[in-house]
Amino acid sequence: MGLKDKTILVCLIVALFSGCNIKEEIEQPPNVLFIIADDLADRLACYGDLVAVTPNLDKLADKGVLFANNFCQYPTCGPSRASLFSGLYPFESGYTSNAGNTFNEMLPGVVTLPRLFRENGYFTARVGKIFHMGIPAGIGKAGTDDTLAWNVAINNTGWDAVQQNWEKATSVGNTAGPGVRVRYSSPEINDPEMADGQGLKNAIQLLKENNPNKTGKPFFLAYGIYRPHPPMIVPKKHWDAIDISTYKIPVIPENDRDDIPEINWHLKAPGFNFISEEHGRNYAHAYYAAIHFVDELVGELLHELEKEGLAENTIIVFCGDQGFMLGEHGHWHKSSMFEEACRVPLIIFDPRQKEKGKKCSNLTGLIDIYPTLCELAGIEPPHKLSGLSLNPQLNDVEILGKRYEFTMGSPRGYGIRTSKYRYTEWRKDKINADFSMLYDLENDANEFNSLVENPDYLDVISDLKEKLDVAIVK
Ligand SMILES: [Ca+2]
Ligand SMILES: [Ca+2]
Repeated sequence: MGLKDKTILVCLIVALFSGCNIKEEIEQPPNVLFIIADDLADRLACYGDLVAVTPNLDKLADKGVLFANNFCQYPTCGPSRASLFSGLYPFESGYTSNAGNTFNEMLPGVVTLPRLFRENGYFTARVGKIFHMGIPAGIGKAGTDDTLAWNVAINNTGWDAVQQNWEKATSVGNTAGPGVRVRYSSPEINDPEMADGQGLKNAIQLLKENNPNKTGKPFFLAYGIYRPHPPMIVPKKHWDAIDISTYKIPVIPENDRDDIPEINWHLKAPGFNFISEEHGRNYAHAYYAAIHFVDELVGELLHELEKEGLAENTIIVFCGDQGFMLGEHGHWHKSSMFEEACRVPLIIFDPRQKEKGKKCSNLTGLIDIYPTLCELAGIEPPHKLSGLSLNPQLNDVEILGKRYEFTMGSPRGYGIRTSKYRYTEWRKDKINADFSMLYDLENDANEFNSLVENPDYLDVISDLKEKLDVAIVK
């Protein structure tokens, strides 16, 4: 029996004995509006970023809870999303690559988050990139979608997905594909012509047509925004909204890479590393312009939610799928096992929560979204979920959660993050490591000095290694 059936049954019984109006007594299950922006690091004004212009996301953070130390479970699109929607760590599910078939073919025993809501009486809809698809070539296609998850799935596309358009963008380096290359432009086109602008139109239409006040059915609407994933093509109006003079390209010590295992650079194409200052500044400009674009799209969708009278009964989740490096360690991409690639924004708003506009500094992960939404909607998890519900923190941000969080990295990297350390091992098999890094984030926030060779940290390493063993080998 689904949640709604249970609710109706309870109300029928109540109505039978009290003679009350059944219609009024039926409690509407909360709707879920889930928004994810591709490759969005926590470089937002509400996260303290000084370049970002994100008034709409700041406003969302002002009414919800912002998770200030939130991490993806894999700093690459496909495995990160697979972990989020399966509720399992990549080392548990084995889903560690962007390649593959549909989600339900790859992990047939796993019920994904949206599929669970669908099976519990929700109308579920996807617009854009929720499960993995390559950008830009996969825009307009279903990619590795969970085909069992949705009542409606829309593969929105637009101007920026047309090859002859994105090919005109400035490109640095020439050894990798278009979506994994430093490539940017700011054409004079309007937001609605962009693939994400089309997606906004689709999402608004879905909201209007499936307003539970009309249909009687709650919705789970997922809007996956393609930006700021490269190619970083952003309408000029957003480029003009950013003052990039405040962005400082990170200064790197000359010997920085000496203690970084080479395996931590999964992409060694010249286009990603040590690009010229001019290209770096422009690329950072395009990235922040893309974030401004994302912010406006979110703002418009939330405005529509209010106009439809749904703001008081809709849970909003906003997040990225992994971070992005803008010159840290000389790198201009993602997928490394450094803070900038592993940190992601997460803002949750539940109209019923007690905390408003607070920041929670606990260590959290995208993996916590699944159990959180189950608890908030009163839906029983379908199988083991490895995250922790954040519902307690939505009501009191001081409640302590996890003491550490895991991020697995490409290829065969296993990372653990505590409030003080980031430790990563690259394991030849499930037990034996051949490369590792340890950073003391309290004293070395830029992760310049790996401490793995320092005998003073043997105990720290042994403790972190054991925690990894418990998680991975068990
Ligand atoms: Ca991504
Ligand atoms: Ca270093």
